[in-house]
Amino acid sequence: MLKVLHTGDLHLGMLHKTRNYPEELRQQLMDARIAVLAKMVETANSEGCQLIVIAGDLFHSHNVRKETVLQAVRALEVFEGACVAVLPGNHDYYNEMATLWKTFRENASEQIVVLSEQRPYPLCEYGLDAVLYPAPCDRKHSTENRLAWLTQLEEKPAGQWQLGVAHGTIRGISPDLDGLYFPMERDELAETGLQHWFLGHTHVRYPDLDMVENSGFAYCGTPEADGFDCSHQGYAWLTTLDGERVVNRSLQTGRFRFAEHTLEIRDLATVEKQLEEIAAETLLVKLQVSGRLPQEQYQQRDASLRQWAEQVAYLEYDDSLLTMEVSSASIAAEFPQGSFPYLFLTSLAEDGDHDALQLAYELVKKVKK
Ligand SMILES: [Mn+2]
Repeated sequence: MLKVLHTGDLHLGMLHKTRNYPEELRQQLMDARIAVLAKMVETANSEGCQLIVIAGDLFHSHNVRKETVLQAVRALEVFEGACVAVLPGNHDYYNEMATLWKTFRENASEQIVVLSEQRPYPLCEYGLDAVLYPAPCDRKHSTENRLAWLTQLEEKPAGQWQLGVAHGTIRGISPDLDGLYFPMERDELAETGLQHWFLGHTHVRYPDLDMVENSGFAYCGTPEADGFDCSHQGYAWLTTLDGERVVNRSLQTGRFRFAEHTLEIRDLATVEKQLEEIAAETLLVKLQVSGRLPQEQYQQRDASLRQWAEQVAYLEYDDSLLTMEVSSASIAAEFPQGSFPYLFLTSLAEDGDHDALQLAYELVKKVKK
């Protein structure tokens, strides 16, 4: 039996500067990426894994700080199994000159192997009856995947477990409109005859299941969510190979969660209730509110939202579709008594038809502009 922890797309060193996060939170988001690696190594130890596979994009770029590289090495050194195999992805692609990989290799112990070449990696020297077949990235983008060498391979080294590791998209599964991310075909993977493919690149797990058997390949997804286009809490796979069986069990790994909410409201309390329901120190929220509010609530919406925002790690809201409810008082305050809008709107207000009143008010405002 071979037990493997399969992860990838950690993007260590990602600066989280795409949004206006408070500095303290930004630092926490960065720290969480390293913390999740340490946590996964701990899990791999307690599960008795012999192998950790990192299927690309361990690092966010070639410009990550040296300290980040050393932190990664230190986290991996804690692994008690036989071997950690690291594939260069398209963000941390491999070339001989790259300082990133030089630093990594210089500091890593022998149980850590960088799968930088297009050749089989028999793991017998680590005491494992397994052979890894990698498709390492050597640049950021490529319209061609790096599987071709496998089809030209005349003989596969002996080993009970014959396993592929690749980084890139699969047509029909992971989005890649222009085919720039080392695109692969499902059939192509199957035709290699390998028992399982450990894949990285897309940040959601595939299959999107808690348990899956003999799927042929699996995407690990990112273990720590990195933004609002990533709505899960981070995953990794615990892969158990037993004879012909390959069982993938999903592990939940991440700390932070990103969520988008849309609310149509007539009352500010609705927002408060919603935020109370989802409140968590590790939740980042993007909120879109629409609808209309009574004048007083409309005017204090900003203050209220800012106060409630303290229940979550981060709140970003868009209230541009929110309008103020028109009332006799607000008509009197806004339009000169006896003017056409005043008379027109007041008569609608007296009829009690709020929808018609609101619509008329918005039309009048538009004409006024
Ligand atoms: Mn990638």
